[in-house]
Amino acid sequence: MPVEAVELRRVRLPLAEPFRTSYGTQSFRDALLLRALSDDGPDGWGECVAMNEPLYSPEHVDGAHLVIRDHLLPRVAAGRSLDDVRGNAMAKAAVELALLDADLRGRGVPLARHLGATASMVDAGVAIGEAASIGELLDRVDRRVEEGYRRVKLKIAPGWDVEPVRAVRERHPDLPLQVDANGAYSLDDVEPLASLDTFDLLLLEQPLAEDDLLGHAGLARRLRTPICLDEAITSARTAQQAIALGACTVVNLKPGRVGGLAEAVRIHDVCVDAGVGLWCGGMLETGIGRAANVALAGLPGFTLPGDLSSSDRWYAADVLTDPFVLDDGRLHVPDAPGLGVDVRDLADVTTSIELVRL
Ligand code: NPG
Repeated sequence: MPVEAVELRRVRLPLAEPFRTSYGTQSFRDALLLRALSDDGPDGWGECVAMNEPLYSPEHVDGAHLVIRDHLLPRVAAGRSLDDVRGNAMAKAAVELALLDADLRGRGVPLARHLGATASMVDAGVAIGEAASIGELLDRVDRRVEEGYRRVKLKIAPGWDVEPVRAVRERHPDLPLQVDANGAYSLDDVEPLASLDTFDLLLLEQPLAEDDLLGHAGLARRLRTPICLDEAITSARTAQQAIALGACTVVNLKPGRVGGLAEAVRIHDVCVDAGVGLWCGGMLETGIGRAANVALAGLPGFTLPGDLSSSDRWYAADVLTDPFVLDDGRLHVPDAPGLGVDVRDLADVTTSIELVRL
Protein backbone atom coordinates (compact mmCIF):
# COMPACT_ATOMS: atom_id res chain seq x y z
CA MET A 1 0.00 0.00 0.00
CA PRO A 2 2.53 2.63 -1.03
CA VAL A 3 1.59 6.23 -0.33
CA GLU A 4 0.90 7.91 -3.68
CA ALA A 5 0.33 11.48 -2.57
CA VAL A 6 0.20 13.68 0.48
CA GLU A 7 -2.44 16.33 0.98
CA LEU A 8 -1.33 19.46 2.83
CA ARG A 9 -4.41 20.93 4.42
CA ARG A 10 -4.56 24.11 6.45
CA VAL A 11 -7.32 24.44 9.03
CA ARG A 12 -8.17 27.48 11.10
CA LEU A 13 -9.30 26.70 14.61
CA PRO A 14 -10.26 29.33 17.19
CA LEU A 15 -9.01 28.55 20.70
CA ALA A 16 -11.61 28.25 23.44
CA GLU A 17 -9.83 31.10 25.25
CA PRO A 18 -6.72 33.14 24.41
CA PHE A 19 -3.51 31.50 25.65
CA ARG A 20 -1.04 34.03 27.06
CA THR A 21 2.61 33.06 27.58
CA SER A 22 5.96 34.82 27.74
CA TYR A 23 6.26 34.45 23.95
CA GLY A 24 2.90 35.99 23.09
CA THR A 25 -0.85 35.47 23.12
CA GLN A 26 -2.50 32.97 20.81
CA SER A 27 -6.22 33.07 20.04
CA PHE A 28 -6.42 30.65 17.12
CA ARG A 29 -4.38 27.94 15.45
CA ASP A 30 -3.58 27.95 11.78
CA ALA A 31 -2.82 24.24 11.77
CA LEU A 32 -1.22 22.21 9.01
CA LEU A 33 -2.53 18.66 8.60
CA LEU A 34 -1.03 16.01 6.37
CA ARG A 35 -3.06 13.23 4.81
CA ALA A 36 -1.10 10.38 3.25
CA LEU A 37 -3.12 8.83 0.42
CA SER A 38 -2.66 5.46 -1.23
CA ASP A 39 -4.71 3.73 -3.91
CA ASP A 40 -5.79 0.76 -1.89
CA GLY A 41 -5.02 1.49 1.77
CA PRO A 42 -6.44 3.71 4.52
CA ASP A 43 -5.46 7.37 4.75
CA GLY A 44 -2.76 8.30 7.26
CA TRP A 45 -2.93 11.57 9.18
CA GLY A 46 -0.26 13.82 10.60
CA GLU A 47 -0.36 17.20 12.31
CA CYS A 48 2.38 19.79 12.23
CA VAL A 49 2.66 21.56 15.59
CA ALA A 50 4.60 24.59 14.30
CA MET A 51 2.93 27.74 15.61
CA ASN A 52 1.47 30.56 13.53
CA GLU A 53 4.60 32.61 14.30
CA PRO A 54 8.19 31.53 15.13
CA LEU A 55 7.94 32.55 18.80
CA TYR A 56 8.25 29.26 20.68
CA SER A 57 10.94 27.88 18.37
CA PRO A 58 12.47 28.89 15.01
CA GLU A 59 9.82 26.99 13.07
CA HIS A 60 6.46 28.38 12.07
CA VAL A 61 3.60 26.91 10.12
CA ASP A 62 4.12 28.66 6.78
CA GLY A 63 7.81 27.74 6.79
CA ALA A 64 7.07 24.15 7.76
CA HIS A 65 4.54 23.94 4.93
CA LEU A 66 7.21 24.92 2.36
CA VAL A 67 9.85 22.64 3.86
CA ILE A 68 7.46 19.69 3.77
CA ARG A 69 6.33 20.41 0.22
CA ASP A 70 9.67 21.33 -1.36
CA HIS A 71 12.27 19.40 0.66
CA LEU A 72 10.82 16.54 2.71
CA LEU A 73 8.18 15.00 0.46
CA PRO A 74 10.51 14.95 -2.57
CA ARG A 75 12.96 12.97 -0.41
CA VAL A 76 10.21 10.57 0.62
CA ALA A 77 9.34 10.16 -3.08
CA ALA A 78 12.99 9.41 -3.90
CA GLY A 79 13.38 6.99 -1.00
CA ARG A 80 15.99 9.23 0.64
CA SER A 81 16.46 9.98 4.30
CA LEU A 82 14.93 13.11 5.82
CA ASP A 83 18.04 13.45 8.00
CA ASP A 84 19.83 15.28 5.15
CA VAL A 85 17.58 18.26 5.83
CA ARG A 86 18.86 20.14 8.86
CA GLY A 87 16.59 21.15 11.69
CA ASN A 88 12.89 21.56 10.85
CA ALA A 89 11.92 19.06 13.51
CA MET A 90 8.22 19.89 13.47
CA ALA A 91 7.99 19.53 9.70
CA LYS A 92 9.77 16.16 9.85
CA ALA A 93 7.59 14.93 12.69
CA ALA A 94 4.42 15.71 10.73
CA VAL A 95 5.65 13.74 7.69
CA GLU A 96 6.75 10.83 9.87
CA LEU A 97 3.36 10.71 11.59
CA ALA A 98 1.24 10.74 8.41
CA LEU A 99 3.30 7.96 6.79
CA LEU A 100 3.43 5.91 9.99
CA ASP A 101 -0.32 6.26 10.54
CA ALA A 102 -1.05 5.08 6.98
CA ASP A 103 1.24 2.08 7.46
CA LEU A 104 -0.12 1.12 10.89
CA ARG A 105 -3.76 1.51 9.85
CA GLY A 106 -3.04 -0.65 6.81
CA ARG A 107 -1.49 -3.34 8.99
CA GLY A 108 -4.07 -3.05 11.78
CA VAL A 109 -1.50 -2.07 14.43
CA PRO A 110 -2.36 0.56 17.08
CA LEU A 111 0.24 3.34 17.39
CA ALA A 112 0.50 2.81 21.15
CA ARG A 113 1.47 -0.84 20.64
CA HIS A 114 3.92 0.09 17.88
CA LEU A 115 5.67 2.56 20.22
CA GLY A 116 5.82 0.14 23.14
CA ALA A 117 3.13 1.69 25.32
CA THR A 118 1.97 -0.36 28.26
CA ALA A 119 -0.69 1.90 29.82
CA SER A 120 -4.32 1.99 28.69
CA MET A 121 -4.95 5.33 30.41
CA VAL A 122 -2.69 8.30 31.13
CA ASP A 123 -2.93 11.02 33.77
CA ALA A 124 -4.17 14.35 32.41
CA GLY A 125 -2.54 17.64 33.27
CA VAL A 126 -3.47 21.13 32.14
CA ALA A 127 -1.51 24.26 31.26
CA ILE A 128 -2.84 27.64 32.35
CA GLY A 129 -1.60 30.83 30.72
CA GLU A 130 -0.87 34.17 32.33
CA ALA A 131 -4.08 35.87 33.45
CA ALA A 132 -5.14 39.52 33.70
CA SER A 133 -5.31 39.26 37.49
CA ILE A 134 -4.67 36.79 40.27
CA GLY A 135 -8.41 36.48 40.83
CA GLU A 136 -8.90 35.44 37.22
CA LEU A 137 -6.05 32.94 37.50
CA LEU A 138 -7.58 31.39 40.63
CA ASP A 139 -10.93 31.05 38.86
CA ARG A 140 -9.26 29.26 35.98
CA VAL A 141 -7.32 26.93 38.24
CA ASP A 142 -10.43 26.16 40.33
CA ARG A 143 -12.32 25.23 37.20
CA ARG A 144 -9.64 22.81 36.02
CA VAL A 145 -9.26 21.25 39.46
CA GLU A 146 -13.03 20.71 39.56
CA GLU A 147 -12.87 19.08 36.15
CA GLY A 148 -10.47 16.55 37.66
CA TYR A 149 -7.06 17.37 36.19
CA ARG A 150 -4.34 15.57 38.09
CA ARG A 151 -1.84 18.40 37.91
CA VAL A 152 -1.72 22.05 36.89
CA LYS A 153 1.08 23.89 35.11
CA LEU A 154 1.21 27.67 35.37
CA LYS A 155 2.96 29.80 32.81
CA ILE A 156 5.34 32.25 34.48
CA ALA A 157 7.44 35.20 33.30
CA PRO A 158 9.33 37.99 35.07
CA GLY A 159 6.62 39.99 36.86
CA TRP A 160 4.15 37.07 36.82
CA ASP A 161 5.73 34.47 39.05
CA VAL A 162 5.94 34.45 42.84
CA GLU A 163 2.60 36.10 43.63
CA PRO A 164 0.43 34.06 41.26
CA VAL A 165 2.14 30.83 42.32
CA ARG A 166 1.76 31.71 45.99
CA ALA A 167 -1.96 32.43 45.49
CA VAL A 168 -2.59 29.12 43.71
CA ARG A 169 -0.58 27.18 46.30
CA GLU A 170 -2.48 28.79 49.21
CA ARG A 171 -5.81 27.94 47.60
CA HIS A 172 -4.77 24.38 46.66
CA PRO A 173 -2.20 23.14 49.21
CA ASP A 174 -2.08 19.57 47.88
CA LEU A 175 -2.41 20.19 44.15
CA PRO A 176 0.43 18.75 42.04
CA LEU A 177 1.69 22.05 40.62
CA GLN A 178 4.51 23.04 38.27
CA VAL A 179 5.59 26.16 36.41
CA ASP A 180 6.87 26.86 32.89
CA ALA A 181 8.95 29.91 31.96
CA ASN A 182 9.66 29.16 28.27
CA GLY A 183 13.17 30.56 28.66
CA ALA A 184 12.01 33.99 29.89
CA TYR A 185 14.62 34.39 32.67
CA SER A 186 18.34 35.08 32.70
CA LEU A 187 20.91 34.34 35.36
CA ASP A 188 20.59 38.00 36.41
CA ASP A 189 17.04 37.55 37.61
CA VAL A 190 17.02 34.24 39.43
CA GLU A 191 15.75 35.78 42.69
CA PRO A 192 12.07 35.07 41.98
CA LEU A 193 12.95 31.57 40.81
CA ALA A 194 14.69 30.87 44.12
CA SER A 195 11.58 32.15 45.94
CA LEU A 196 9.51 29.49 44.19
CA ASP A 197 11.34 26.86 46.25
CA THR A 198 8.88 27.39 49.10
CA PHE A 199 5.85 26.27 47.08
CA ASP A 200 6.59 22.56 46.78
CA LEU A 201 6.48 22.56 42.98
CA LEU A 202 6.92 19.38 40.96
CA LEU A 203 9.33 21.21 38.68
CA LEU A 204 10.42 24.47 37.10
CA GLU A 205 10.38 24.14 33.31
CA GLN A 206 12.90 25.81 30.97
CA PRO A 207 13.70 28.92 33.04
CA LEU A 208 16.66 30.00 30.87
CA ALA A 209 17.38 30.23 27.15
CA GLU A 210 17.12 27.09 25.05
CA ASP A 211 20.87 26.88 24.41
CA ASP A 212 21.98 27.55 27.99
CA LEU A 213 22.72 24.09 29.37
CA LEU A 214 25.50 25.29 31.68
CA GLY A 215 23.27 28.05 33.01
CA HIS A 216 20.58 25.50 33.83
CA ALA A 217 23.17 23.26 35.51
CA GLY A 218 24.31 26.19 37.66
CA LEU A 219 20.73 27.11 38.50
CA ALA A 220 19.90 23.50 39.39
CA ARG A 221 22.63 23.61 42.04
CA ARG A 222 21.07 26.70 43.61
CA LEU A 223 17.42 25.64 43.63
CA ARG A 224 15.56 22.91 45.46
CA THR A 225 12.81 22.75 42.81
CA PRO A 226 13.77 20.20 40.11
CA ILE A 227 14.66 21.76 36.76
CA CYS A 228 12.85 20.35 33.71
CA LEU A 229 13.95 21.13 30.16
CA ASP A 230 11.67 21.54 27.15
CA GLU A 231 13.03 23.75 24.33
CA ALA A 232 16.63 22.69 25.14
CA ILE A 233 15.98 19.01 24.44
CA THR A 234 15.97 18.57 20.68
CA SER A 235 17.37 15.03 20.34
CA ALA A 236 18.47 11.97 22.29
CA ARG A 237 21.98 13.43 22.18
CA THR A 238 21.00 16.77 23.72
CA ALA A 239 18.98 14.88 26.33
CA GLN A 240 22.01 12.78 27.25
CA GLN A 241 24.24 15.85 27.44
CA ALA A 242 21.78 17.93 29.46
CA ILE A 243 21.38 15.11 31.96
CA ALA A 244 25.16 14.50 32.15
CA LEU A 245 25.78 18.20 32.81
CA GLY A 246 23.20 18.28 35.59
CA ALA A 247 21.09 20.78 33.64
CA CYS A 248 17.85 18.90 34.36
CA THR A 249 16.42 16.04 36.36
CA VAL A 250 13.14 16.02 34.42
CA VAL A 251 12.41 16.13 30.67
CA ASN A 252 9.32 17.40 28.85
CA LEU A 253 9.04 15.30 25.70
CA LYS A 254 7.19 16.61 22.64
CA PRO A 255 7.43 14.56 19.45
CA GLY A 256 7.18 17.67 17.26
CA ARG A 257 10.07 19.40 19.00
CA VAL A 258 12.43 16.45 18.55
CA GLY A 259 11.64 15.52 14.94
CA GLY A 260 9.12 12.77 15.51
CA LEU A 261 8.05 9.73 17.46
CA ALA A 262 11.10 7.59 16.67
CA GLU A 263 13.43 10.17 18.23
CA ALA A 264 10.94 10.66 21.07
CA VAL A 265 11.15 6.97 21.94
CA ARG A 266 14.96 7.21 21.93
CA ILE A 267 14.75 10.13 24.37
CA HIS A 268 12.31 8.16 26.51
CA ASP A 269 14.91 5.38 26.70
CA VAL A 270 17.69 7.83 27.60
CA CYS A 271 15.56 9.18 30.45
CA VAL A 272 14.70 5.71 31.72
CA ASP A 273 18.39 4.69 31.69
CA ALA A 274 19.37 7.88 33.54
CA GLY A 275 16.52 7.64 36.05
CA VAL A 276 15.29 11.06 35.00
CA GLY A 277 11.64 12.11 35.33
CA LEU A 278 9.63 12.33 32.11
CA TRP A 279 6.31 13.71 30.94
CA CYS A 280 4.65 14.39 27.61
CA GLY A 281 4.23 18.02 26.59
CA GLY A 282 1.53 19.47 24.39
CA MET A 283 1.40 22.11 21.66
CA LEU A 284 -2.32 22.81 21.38
CA GLU A 285 -2.77 19.73 19.21
CA THR A 286 -6.06 18.78 17.62
CA GLY A 287 -7.29 15.24 18.14
CA ILE A 288 -4.76 14.03 15.54
CA GLY A 289 -1.60 15.16 17.33
CA ARG A 290 -3.20 14.55 20.71
CA ALA A 291 -3.82 10.89 19.82
CA ALA A 292 -0.10 10.49 19.07
CA ASN A 293 0.90 12.22 22.32
CA VAL A 294 -1.44 10.09 24.40
CA ALA A 295 -0.07 6.92 22.77
CA LEU A 296 3.50 8.03 23.49
CA ALA A 297 2.64 8.92 27.09
CA GLY A 298 1.56 5.31 27.59
CA LEU A 299 5.21 4.19 27.52
CA PRO A 300 6.47 2.99 30.90
CA GLY A 301 9.12 5.71 31.38
CA PHE A 302 6.58 8.54 31.71
CA THR A 303 6.64 9.30 35.42
CA LEU A 304 4.62 12.53 35.63
CA PRO A 305 1.25 13.71 34.24
CA GLY A 306 1.59 15.34 30.82
CA ASP A 307 0.10 18.41 29.16
CA LEU A 308 -2.60 16.04 27.99
CA SER A 309 -5.92 17.80 28.30
CA SER A 310 -9.41 17.08 27.06
CA SER A 311 -10.05 18.41 23.57
CA ASP A 312 -12.46 21.06 24.87
CA ARG A 313 -9.70 22.61 27.00
CA TRP A 314 -8.31 24.17 23.83
CA TYR A 315 -11.07 24.00 21.25
CA ALA A 316 -14.67 24.87 21.99
CA ALA A 317 -15.72 23.61 18.58
CA ASP A 318 -14.13 22.34 15.38
CA VAL A 319 -12.39 19.43 17.02
CA LEU A 320 -11.21 17.32 14.14
CA THR A 321 -11.72 13.92 15.69
CA ASP A 322 -13.97 12.43 18.33
CA PRO A 323 -12.95 14.49 21.32
CA PHE A 324 -10.63 13.27 24.03
CA VAL A 325 -12.52 13.54 27.32
CA LEU A 326 -11.42 13.23 30.93
CA ASP A 327 -12.29 10.03 32.74
CA ASP A 328 -11.52 10.59 36.41
CA GLY A 329 -8.65 12.89 35.48
CA ARG A 330 -7.22 10.57 32.87
CA LEU A 331 -7.39 10.05 29.11
CA HIS A 332 -7.87 6.71 27.36
CA VAL A 333 -5.04 5.62 25.10
CA PRO A 334 -6.61 4.86 21.70
CA ASP A 335 -6.37 1.16 20.85
CA ALA A 336 -7.70 1.09 17.28
CA PRO A 337 -5.18 0.81 14.38
CA GLY A 338 -2.81 3.72 13.75
CA LEU A 339 -3.70 6.88 15.63
CA GLY A 340 -6.93 5.17 16.56
CA VAL A 341 -9.12 8.20 15.87
CA ASP A 342 -11.36 8.92 12.90
CA VAL A 343 -10.96 12.30 11.26
CA ARG A 344 -14.25 14.00 10.49
CA ASP A 345 -15.22 15.99 7.42
CA LEU A 346 -13.05 19.10 7.60
CA ALA A 347 -14.68 21.24 4.90
CA ASP A 348 -15.95 23.90 7.29
CA VAL A 349 -12.56 24.57 8.91
CA THR A 350 -10.30 24.16 5.87
CA THR A 351 -8.63 27.28 4.45
CA SER A 352 -6.48 25.64 1.75
CA ILE A 353 -5.57 22.25 0.29
CA GLU A 354 -2.51 21.34 -1.73
CA LEU A 355 -1.82 17.90 -3.14
CA VAL A 356 1.76 16.70 -3.51
CA ARG A 357 2.22 13.56 -5.62
CA LEU A 358 5.02 11.22 -4.58
O1 NPG B 1 -1.74 21.27 26.54
O2 NPG B 1 -1.41 21.33 24.40
C1 NPG B 1 -1.26 21.78 25.53
C2 NPG B 1 -0.44 23.08 25.66
C3 NPG B 1 0.56 23.04 26.75
O3 NPG B 1 1.60 25.04 27.52
C4 NPG B 1 1.53 24.22 26.66
N1 NPG B 1 2.30 24.25 25.57
O4 NPG B 1 5.33 26.01 25.98
O5 NPG B 1 4.83 23.94 26.31
C5 NPG B 1 4.55 25.07 25.89
C6 NPG B 1 3.18 25.33 25.28
C7 NPG B 1 3.21 25.51 23.78
C8 NPG B 1 2.02 25.65 23.11
C9 NPG B 1 4.36 25.53 23.06
C10 NPG B 1 1.98 25.82 21.73
C11 NPG B 1 4.33 25.70 21.69
C12 NPG B 1 3.13 25.83 21.02
